[in-house]
Amino acid sequence: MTPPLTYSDEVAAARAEGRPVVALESTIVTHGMPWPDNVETARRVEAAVRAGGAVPATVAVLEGRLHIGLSPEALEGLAQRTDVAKLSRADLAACLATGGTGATTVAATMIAARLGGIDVFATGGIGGVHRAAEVSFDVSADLQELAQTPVTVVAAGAKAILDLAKTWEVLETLGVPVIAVGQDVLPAFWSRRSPHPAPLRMDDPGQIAAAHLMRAALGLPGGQLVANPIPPGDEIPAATLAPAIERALAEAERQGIAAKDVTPFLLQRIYDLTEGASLTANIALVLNNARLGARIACEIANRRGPAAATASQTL
Ligand code: PSU
Ligand code: MN
Repeated sequence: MTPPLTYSDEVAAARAEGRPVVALESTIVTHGMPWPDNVETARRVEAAVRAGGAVPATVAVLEGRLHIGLSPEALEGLAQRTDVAKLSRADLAACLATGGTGATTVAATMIAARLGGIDVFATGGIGGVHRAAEVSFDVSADLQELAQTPVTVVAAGAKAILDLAKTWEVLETLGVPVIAVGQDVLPAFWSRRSPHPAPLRMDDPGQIAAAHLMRAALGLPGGQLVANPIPPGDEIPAATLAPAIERALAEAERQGIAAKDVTPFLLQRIYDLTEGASLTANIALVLNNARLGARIACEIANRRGPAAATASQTL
């Protein structure tokens, strides 16, 4: 049985010709940003990938088919809906098998990217180890996915709604390369710098591409996390957002929010409590990641050469 995949025309053409493609997730659209900023951002992110010389492949499940690349109408339709499921590794097959519709998280988008032979995926922030995970055991499936699915994920780190120290520890345990771009400390989503030293540092997309290909040559499963700092003019000091984060976390606890509702609840409350300031920074860093993702995808395609079209399809 083959999976029910549908490629957009531009993604199908790029795959056939071995041209660079950057995967994009849809949970950030349906559960990560409010309408209409969500669809406007998604369009701008796709445009940033194209401007960088790659083809965008926004991933979602629509009526039982896994779409790799969405039409503008499909993207807008998804962004407007409020009843869309959030699909991670655990939910993807069930949603496809039952003809459902859902948005893909980082984990599920990585699975789709691998199926489509797409090496690079750009987003805002990954899921991670939640605060008090020693009590709740709430650790995002995104971390396991990075350990097993060979996709390079460009993000601005993880949000301070999480326990960042534990998140980096788990990635180290799982053997996931975490590469800070252009600095020796990890970025912290809304802030360029954090107190956490970067396990790896690279200053050039060509090095990141070479490391991606070297992992494949070594037969290592799993991907790389590229931690790309938010542009200097767009950052928000951690202290400014801390009260909103604390309040959102307290509300989540009081209301008994659990499992896959935790991250969307916290993101929504932080947007509300900061009256949109967090969203402006979020949009800037996603665009920045899309630009870097396109550069890495181009470097990988150049290194693979013209014979890569079929090779990447059989990945
Ligand atoms: N972090 C963000 N924005 C997001 C998400 C995380 O800053 O939109 C989304 C991503 O889709 C990520 C998912 O994969 O939340 C993680 O959810 P969970 O913690 O339930 O695994
Ligand atoms: Mn969780």
